[in-house]
This record gives sequence, structure tokens and C-alpha cells, in this order.
Amino acid sequence: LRWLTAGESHGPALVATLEGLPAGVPITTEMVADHLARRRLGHGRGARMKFERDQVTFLGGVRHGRTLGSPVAIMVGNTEWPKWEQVMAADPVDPEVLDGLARSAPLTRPRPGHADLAGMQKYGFDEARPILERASARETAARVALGAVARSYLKETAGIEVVSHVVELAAAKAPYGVLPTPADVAKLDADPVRCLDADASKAMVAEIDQAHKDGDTLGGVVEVLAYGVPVGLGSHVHWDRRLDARLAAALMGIQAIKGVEVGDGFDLARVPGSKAHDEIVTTPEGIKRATGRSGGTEGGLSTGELLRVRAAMKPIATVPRALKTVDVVTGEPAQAHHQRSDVCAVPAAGIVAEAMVALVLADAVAEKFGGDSVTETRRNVRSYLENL
Ligand code: EPS
Repeated sequence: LRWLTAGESHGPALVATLEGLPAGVPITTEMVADHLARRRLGHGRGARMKFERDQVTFLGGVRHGRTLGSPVAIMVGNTEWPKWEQVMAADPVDPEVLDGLARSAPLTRPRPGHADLAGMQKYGFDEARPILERASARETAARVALGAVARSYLKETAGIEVVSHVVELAAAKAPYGVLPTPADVAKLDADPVRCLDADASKAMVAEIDQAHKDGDTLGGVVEVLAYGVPVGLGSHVHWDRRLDARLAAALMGIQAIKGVEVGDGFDLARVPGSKAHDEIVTTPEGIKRATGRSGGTEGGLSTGELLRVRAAMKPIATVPRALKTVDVVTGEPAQAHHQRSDVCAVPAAGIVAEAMVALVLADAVAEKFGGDSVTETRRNVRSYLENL
């Protein structure tokens, strides 16, 4: 698969294209919109989530609710655009018009932790607007749109389903080993922080409320589970074909993610080998692993067990109680710019992480099973599983 996104946070729209899927994958505007709506959920999201909506339009690759096998192109309109038409115009705008607009004031006090400063230095800008517009996590809406297509492909061809939940939020932690299934998704989406454990959820909400009072922001950890992944996606033969490496890169590529774990991850480094691996046992359903510490990958290959990965998100860099910085025009110490921000976007990060895992798995399924129509791919999956 090949896929790309384009678009700025306050531009007219985000666009995303996905090439390499077979014909016949069921997908509708409503299916994409549903996942985009899930991404907007979560206690601690900022004002923009309330007044902006995601407008989905398919521009290519889909007819009457099924993919055609041609590149899929999706546009997600920014309903905020009318306020930004001059400031973010593609064509030159009369400087006098811009001078009269508060939104167009140069952002010369870069936020620590954001792409602002290094981006300005690298791309040769004297203010942060041209950098933050693309660095913004608004772009994740485009990935979630593509993820909706990828997950439909996975379900139709191989019966794979992807679920995520929040397992840590600042100091609040869900108990280890609570693993939601696809049947729990409605309950998770109804929880203010997308956490299955009621006590942990309450503690997470309290953390966010306190940070809000303190003018601060919070991070956390999300876990993504993929059910129904067949043995043999990815490969041990080369580093860039390893499924775990591809998942790690995809998750790390989400804004504000600073760490990724596969299975028990860093904890495996703290226990002896006898307690680190999943013993192989025979069961009425065939050969299985007795535990799930590996997270469903061994040697870069999926094992056929539950796939489990985690991503750690740092607190949002737009901190209301603004951090120390330097004004790049005067060279004087200053406070970082701040207009509005989310207190916490960890629940949303879980939905984005689902999309990234779905895109990686869709790529690995397409690579292993090929097929130009969903029926052909499904036949290939079935024949492979029957011959194991
Ligand atoms: C973001 C900052 C906020 C968020 C935005 C991501 O936007 P603004 O700068 O306009 O207040 O609302 O997220 C979205 C718009 C979205 O759809 O997720 C940032 O700096 O990353």
C-alpha cells in the first residue's frame, strides 16, 4: 500500500490518498465520519473540538459503497476555514489586508516541545505559523479517515479487528491485563477517557480536571489490540520487513508520541528469560502460546496470537501556563505563545493509534495475500490458513 496526507490545520481541508487496496472493500462516508467522530471524543479536549466538525467527501476510488481498486482519495473539510481564508490563502494576499487581522500576527515565541523552533530554523521562517500548521495534530483526522478504509479491508479479507483503550493517564493507571475486545468498543467510546476500568477512569478524569485548574496539560499511554491477526504477517528476513518495526515506526509517527512498546515491552528487559517468553502448548484449537507477553510478534513475524502494542504520549506542548522561551525577533527571554489548547488528547491518540495499526496491518495483509478483489484476497487467506 502507498498512502499520503496533505493539508494544514487551518487550511480549507485535509486530503488523503490510499493506493493498493483491492476492489470490493465496503466503505461509506458514514463509516469514515463515525471514526472521525470517535477521534473528537475524550475529556480534556479543547474548544475547537466543540465548534468544528469533520466534513468527509470521497473524491475517488469508491462507487456505491465499495472500493474500485483505484486510488482512494478522501477530503476532510475544515469548517474553521472561513476564519482563515486570508491568513492561510494559497495565493498572495495584500499585506494591508493581513495587517488588519489579529490571526495573522507573527508567532515569534516558539513553544518548547513543539516543532515550532527547530522547524523555523530548518525551513528558514521567522515565525512559527508555517511550521505549526502542518505539525498540528489536526492532520491525524486524515489518517483516521484512511484507517477507516484499512480496517474495513482487514475485517472483510482476514476478519481482523482493531481495538484501543487508555491504560495510563498521568499518574492514573488501569490494572494490567484488562484487555477489551471488539464487543467492548461501544462501552469504551462512551467512557470519558476510553478506559474500561471504572475506578481508573474516574482517577484519569480527576487528573485532567486538576491539570485544567492548574493551567497545565497531560500525557498518557494507549494500548492497541488487533484480534484475528493470522500467523506470518511481516518477516524475520530483513529489518524493514519486521512487523514490530513497522508498527513501532507508525505509532512513533503520531504527533507527541515519545515511546512505543510491543507486548510487555520494557518490562521484558527486567525479568529473566524463563519469565519473559510465551511457552508453546497444544490445545484443541491447535498450537498456541500459553501467555501473551510478546504482544503477538516473534522475530518480526505475527504469531497468530493477540497483537498488542502501546504508545506513550507526552503532554501537549501548548501549555496554558506558558513555558519559558525566547522571542526570535528581539532575542529576549519571553513566554511561549498560547491561545487555546486541549488539556489532554490521550483518548483521541488511541483512535489515531488504531488507524496507524490498521494501516500497517492492511499493508502486511496486502503484501502477503495480494488479490485484486476482496473475494480473491479472502480466498488466498483461507487457503493459507487451511494449509498451515
Ligand atoms: C492542535 C491544536 C488545536 C487542536 C488541534 C491540534 O487546534 P488550534 O491550534 O486551532 O486550537 O484543536 O486538533 C484539531 C483541530 C483536531 O481536529 O484534532 C495542535 O497544535 O496539534
